[in-house]
Amino acid sequence: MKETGNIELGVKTRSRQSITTPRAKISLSAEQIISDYRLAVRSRAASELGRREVLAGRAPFGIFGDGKEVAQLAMAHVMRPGDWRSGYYRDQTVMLAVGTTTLEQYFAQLYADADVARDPFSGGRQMSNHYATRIVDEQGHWRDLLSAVQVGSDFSPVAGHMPRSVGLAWASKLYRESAVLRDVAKGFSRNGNEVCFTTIGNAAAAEGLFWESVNAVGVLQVPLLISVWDDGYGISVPNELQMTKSSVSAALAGMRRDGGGPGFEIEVVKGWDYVALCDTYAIIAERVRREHVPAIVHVIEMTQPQGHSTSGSHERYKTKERLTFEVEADPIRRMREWMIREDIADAATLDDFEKHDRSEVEQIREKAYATFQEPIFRRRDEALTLIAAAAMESGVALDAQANELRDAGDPLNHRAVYVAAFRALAALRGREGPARAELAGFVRTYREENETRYNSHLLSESDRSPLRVRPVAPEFPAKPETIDGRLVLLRCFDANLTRDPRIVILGEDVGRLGDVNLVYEGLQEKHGALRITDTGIREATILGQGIGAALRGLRPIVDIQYVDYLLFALQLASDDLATLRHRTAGGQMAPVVIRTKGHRLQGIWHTGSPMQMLLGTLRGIHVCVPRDMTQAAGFYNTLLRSDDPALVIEVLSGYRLKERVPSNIGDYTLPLGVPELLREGSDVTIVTYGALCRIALEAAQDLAAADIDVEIVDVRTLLPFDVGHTIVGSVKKTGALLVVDEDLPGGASAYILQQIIELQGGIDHLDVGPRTLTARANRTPVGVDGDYFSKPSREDIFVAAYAIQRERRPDRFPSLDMELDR
Ligand SMILES: Cc1ncc(C[n+]2csc(CCOP(=O)(O)OP(=O)(O)O)c2C)c(N)n1
Ligand SMILES: [Mg+2]
Repeated sequence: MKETGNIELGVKTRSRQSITTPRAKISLSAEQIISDYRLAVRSRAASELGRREVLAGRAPFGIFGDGKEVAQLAMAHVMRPGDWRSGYYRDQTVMLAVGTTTLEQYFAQLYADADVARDPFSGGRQMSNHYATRIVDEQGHWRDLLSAVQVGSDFSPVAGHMPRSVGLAWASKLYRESAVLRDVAKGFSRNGNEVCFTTIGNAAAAEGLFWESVNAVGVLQVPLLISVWDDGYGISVPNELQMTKSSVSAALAGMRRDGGGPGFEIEVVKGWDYVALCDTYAIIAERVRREHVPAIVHVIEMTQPQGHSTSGSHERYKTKERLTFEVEADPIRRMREWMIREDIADAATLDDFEKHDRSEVEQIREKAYATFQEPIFRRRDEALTLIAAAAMESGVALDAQANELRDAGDPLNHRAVYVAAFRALAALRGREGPARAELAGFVRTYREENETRYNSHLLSESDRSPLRVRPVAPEFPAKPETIDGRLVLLRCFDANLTRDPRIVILGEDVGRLGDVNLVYEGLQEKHGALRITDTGIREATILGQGIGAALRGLRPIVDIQYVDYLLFALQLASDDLATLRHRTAGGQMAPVVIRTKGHRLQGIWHTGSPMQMLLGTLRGIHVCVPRDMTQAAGFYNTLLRSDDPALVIEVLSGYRLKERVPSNIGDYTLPLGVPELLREGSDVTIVTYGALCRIALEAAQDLAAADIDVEIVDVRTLLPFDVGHTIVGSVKKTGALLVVDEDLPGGASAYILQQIIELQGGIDHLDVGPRTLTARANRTPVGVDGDYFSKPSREDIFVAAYAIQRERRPDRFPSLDMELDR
């Protein structure tokens, strides 16, 4: 290394101490450049060792950031504490550079080490290179998010993180422009100066979510800096088959900002050109941060020295020329050549560094592996001791189980230990003795331990869980006002917006119109357009906008106009929102409330009740199905005071129905998982929810006239479902169960049966088989008759309940001479 003075880029002088990039005039000292280079080398070594470990069978799967190192060094230079990264599985270099990961943690995650102290990103739940910062502490309370760069939890569905990135950037706009947020910004924002850096592969940029997000951000004008890592391929499929004009920046050209107008800053830069990259990121990030304009940096000529991932070999699909190019355009190689050319360091010095750094990375890896294995070894030794003692005590030969465990491979897994202990215990069935009892205790506690290790944190475990919100009953004055259901909601949202400045409502037609059912009428004028905010028709990014904002401490209510259109956002709701807490082992939360409406109104796409689809995809989100707006408001009051995401599906046909309005409209809180008995009866338990509650109550009158006394239970929330197991009490009393559901046959009704019949033990109390009455399998045709003949009706409920009673007492209940055609 030679040192004296400065050089202008490309202008050779005798000075070699620092480099000033041409446009940005940032100065990089030789020391900094060398340190960058060494980090790139360490990162590459980590990629190579990672691949080796997977191929040797010591790690489950590997996907690495080799070939993407140098651009990430440049990006790291402009990231500041409080900024966010929301990206994908190629980003280990930037994570190492900004200090949000260490190599120890990188290897721990590679090995699927489930200790959160070692893999703080996912506690062994996610594949390698899936990062996250722990934005909440062990108690589930917010940490100071301004002390370091934060990372929105990475996941594998490519481009799925883009909608959330929109929200992470949007939060900066809210924190900068919304006066009411000043007092609550501490720990979350410094005047909205935070930039969200998002990264995406060239091929993932072909996904719809990318385009929807880009458009949303272009409209919103928020500080999102999108880097597209372009290595020419998406696994084996080249750019020609991925992108119009084979180039995302060419395809996006129409979004480019003209002068100071709206749009994007768009830059194209080569992935091996360290100086140009530093220059570009310095210029662009400064503009994004100061002016809150979005930008796209298209980084081309990136490489994949080891191919896509450990599941294949790129020699199979890349041409010879491309493979040669990948060697020649290797960013580390080019950076090194440039450093030598510029006399920043000579080859021998760099060789020394490289040797030293590579061996250090290998040592870190080795230690990470040993640390990962050590507690499992301890459990194995314990198990072997217990098995030996139990064999001795019982005289039963347990050598096979013990030997299998002794021979269990590299790595040793908890599974192998558990299986051996369990099989030994199974072989001792019918035996008694303290050693056997101790082995049984080990199996039980070990199972519980692994239950926590792998299956905890689906939902909040904090003191702010919605399940811990103290229920407050609605209060009705002596002469309660009776108003339209929509006004009950309006007053509820108004009260909550007034109470908590962090609450924002976003969606289609929510602002100027005040919702298609006028639920927010006048609220935008009162609370401002930043808090009741109209969006384009883009359900996925409406939800993503909410998720990102929630990650930054805000309380978004995401408005999806009809439940039928939630499908557009369902991938995200399922993959991102529902898994967030679990996949970060309790490290992140996004308490988004999704408000939508469904059940019956008109036609195929305004009558949906696709509960089974939601139950199957949204574990990790509470699902509330209130029967009226007073109930809905009570759920909103609970959810907006707690820390889990939730979906509330209002009854579409209920906005104009009159309801009594509680005097504590913004303050009463309904508990989740607590059904309500709507009608007492002795013959048949009818379990239902939502719009069907009213119809079931009407049918109950007809049934009473026919001498059948039904009990009606409104489950109120499907997730969680009757946490106190109260419904079985009703079944015990009546001996008969009829589940009435607007979902299709075998849909939510099957879930409800599983809960009551199996989980609550309802089977033991039935004297007649359980029944379901559901909608037909087809969608609902338009018009009164289409609705009537495809969804459960008052008369259908009559027939279904009557059939149950007739089955029990044919003498008392003569045939109706008709049966439901199901
Ligand atoms: C939605 C989705 N579809 C398919 C995949 C499988 N897959 C994983 S990576 C990948 C290629 C991504 O290519 P690109 O975006 O260019 O990123 P690169 O891996 O090249 O950096 C594919 C198809 C996935 N993870 N997610
Ligand atoms: Mg690619």
